[in-house]
Amino acid sequence: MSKGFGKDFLWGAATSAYQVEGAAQEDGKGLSQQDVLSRQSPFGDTSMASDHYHRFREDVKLMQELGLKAYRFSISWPRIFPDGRGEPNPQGVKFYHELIDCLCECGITPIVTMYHYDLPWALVQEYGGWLDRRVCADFARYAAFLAREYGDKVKYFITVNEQNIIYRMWTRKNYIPEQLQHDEKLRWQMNHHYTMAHALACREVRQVRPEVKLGGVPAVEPAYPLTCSPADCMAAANANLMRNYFFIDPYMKGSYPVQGLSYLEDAGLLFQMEPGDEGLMKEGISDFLAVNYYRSVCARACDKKEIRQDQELNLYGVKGSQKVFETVPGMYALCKNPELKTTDWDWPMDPDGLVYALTDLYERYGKPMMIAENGLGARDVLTEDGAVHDAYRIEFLRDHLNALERAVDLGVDLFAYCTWSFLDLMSTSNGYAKRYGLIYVNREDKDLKDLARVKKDSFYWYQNVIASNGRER
Ligand code: BGP
Repeated sequence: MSKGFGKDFLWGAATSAYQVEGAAQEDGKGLSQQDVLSRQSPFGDTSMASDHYHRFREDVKLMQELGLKAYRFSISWPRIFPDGRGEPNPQGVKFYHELIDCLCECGITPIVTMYHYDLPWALVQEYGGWLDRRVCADFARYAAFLAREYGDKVKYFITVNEQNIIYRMWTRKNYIPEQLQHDEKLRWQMNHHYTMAHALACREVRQVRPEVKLGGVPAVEPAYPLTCSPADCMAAANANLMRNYFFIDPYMKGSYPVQGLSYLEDAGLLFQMEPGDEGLMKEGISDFLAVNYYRSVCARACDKKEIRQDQELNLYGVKGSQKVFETVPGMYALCKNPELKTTDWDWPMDPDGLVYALTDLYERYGKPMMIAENGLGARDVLTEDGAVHDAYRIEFLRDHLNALERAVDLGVDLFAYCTWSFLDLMSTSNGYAKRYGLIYVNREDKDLKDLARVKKDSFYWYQNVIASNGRER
């Protein structure tokens, strides 16, 4: 007999600022690096997105109707500090006060991400953004400001969204000048700046508001061996180490895994740590571990002579088209998992992987956990009856909730689940062709239409899940 979900379990949904807000240059907001990078993508434009900036009251009403207990959203750093630091932008500060107040009035717990890829462009221009260590102090100052300003209404703050994806897709999630894009050591150095930014932010926030709860959120993709050959099993272990633990250990243990450091040293990629970094990393140990889960990966052995391949080459893939898998010579090569079906965008669907990941991470770190993102990107269709019949999404989410319950029954201390996403938004890799929302937003990449909100079948399904505290699904 299952224990089920606790009575205070936070049933939530998530978004991020640049993917939903729009108003990219309104009310004093400065440009972010995503505003600039998105313009260079085939679909990109952050100026309207889902127009949440202007329609947030309507959107929160829909959240209330859905029965959400929590809403995870991100604050746009350049909306608060258009220049990255200095004087805050009063209209930006006011916007998030209004959003948070509106949520609280509806009984919805705000979960705030401080950084979801949208670094102020001014800091890129000033010193190269995340490539320069100065960004850590600027981020910590911004984080402390958020804690001071909103910390009496917000209990959960997430520092950085998906540091491991930021590393892996570094030219998509950061502005990296072309001549530096092949500098692997710099890439690890940049990653260390994120690690230190998280740690420093935790220290500063705790000084201002010791009562708030802090954590980072990696994207966790457990790696399975392609076969039971020892070499493939070792490759899977390497993939778990260098794709997951290397980024999570600093948040949860305050140190990098030694094997990972050895690998980087051997490969001539070891980044520079400054005196005091190790101590500071300990101060960044998180109160909880938030995890974004979409899929697992499969790994095979690969020798040092294979050619390095980056995952970011796959960004615009559609079903059947995934030809390039991440390959790290001498460590692991990812490959197709023949056991799993895939989404419209070639992402393997693996609810069991969620049980695997949660139980593994809980044993490793032993801190309360939250799923901060989990969902299905699909080509939804608005039918003539004005509905969106997304039975495939319901099936996907149901399978993952079944997995969640299994993990909880196995003892994982899970306090929140946020589906990605609350409403359709600009997918980071496929624009509005790939939709994740419980609510359809009536627009296409190039045709803004009327941006009307339409509740999908999955909206009504999730409404019932929440109302029954997860029993009916
Ligand atoms: C996560 C990000 C989100 C979101 C999601 C889906 O990595 O935190 O911002 O977009 O993935 O990815 P995509 O939009 O590329 O399909």
